[in-house]
Amino acid sequence: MRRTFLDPQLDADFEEYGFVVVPFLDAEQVAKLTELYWEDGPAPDDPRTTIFFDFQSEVAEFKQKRVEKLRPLLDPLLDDLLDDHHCFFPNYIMKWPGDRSGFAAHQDTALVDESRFKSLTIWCPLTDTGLIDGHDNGMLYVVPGSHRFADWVRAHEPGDFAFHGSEQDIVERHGVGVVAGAGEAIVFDHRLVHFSLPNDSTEPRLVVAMGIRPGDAQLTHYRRHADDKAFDAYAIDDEYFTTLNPFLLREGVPGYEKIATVPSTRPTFTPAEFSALCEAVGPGPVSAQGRYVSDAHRPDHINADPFCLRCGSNEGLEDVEHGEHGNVQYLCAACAA
Ligand SMILES: O=C(O)CCC(=O)C(=O)O
Repeated sequence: MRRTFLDPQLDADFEEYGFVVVPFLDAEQVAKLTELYWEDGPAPDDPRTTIFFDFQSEVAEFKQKRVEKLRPLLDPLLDDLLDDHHCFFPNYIMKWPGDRSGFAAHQDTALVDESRFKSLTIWCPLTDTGLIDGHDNGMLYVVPGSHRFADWVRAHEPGDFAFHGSEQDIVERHGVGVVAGAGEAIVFDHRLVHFSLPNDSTEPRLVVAMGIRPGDAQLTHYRRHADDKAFDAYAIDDEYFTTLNPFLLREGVPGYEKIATVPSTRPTFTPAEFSALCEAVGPGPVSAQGRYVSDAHRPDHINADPFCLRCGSNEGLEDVEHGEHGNVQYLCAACAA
């Protein structure tokens, strides 16, 4: 497997724990990127009550313009950190204050052939994250080492979590909150289990994020077969992230070609097996610097109630069984139509 970081210690920690924390933006760059977000404002279709990733927006022109503004500021920063990597999607993640802005424990979808390559996210808050006056404003929680637990292609379908059954344990015990100040980046492997709680402060939590692949890896979208034994692979490109969105992708991958079918069987883990894996890894490299928050308040559910991913309303969703998956999969009747 080729290296990710130029620095050998960062590369070794990333390999072992699935994430590292690095200085990434100076105060001036943080200010510039914050200003740039508010220049165009939130995406026109952001309900402004939840967590909103630019990718969710159905307004392709808005996303294209954002990417064009972000690239010149962010792309040059990669060369000093990573060994020949490419940013496929520079974007913002806004976590609005309120009890619906949590994001359930998940692994990110596979975007490269993971038998040969690793893809990752550089997640850089533009405000301090952690416990702010005792309130968690949406710091990132990770399960150290979990990127090595399962060998399974993670397809686009929401709710496809290899560690189903351990979600509550992850929120209550296994996840460790990683404190990151404005401009400090948490760089994580897309296989790493991670989540964030609702923004319990009064201020929006804004993050600038870069989706990254090795320079020589083909970007790929995987769709799972109904029998759980294989995935269809589609070759995609950077434009996929601006022209498509989660709603268009419910039915297929419009505009892209299927290139392969990849066999892979869903692994299963009991909560006890998952716990044993977590204990074997331990808390990871950041604890030595005292930057974990392990005793923050952890709610029973990531979000207070079920709501629509697209419009943010909970109309018609009041009776939905509010499971451990959080809210990434619900659509109200109007939005589903
Ligand atoms: O920004 C957050 O709180 C969650 C980010 C996340 O889950 C992701 O980038 O995959």
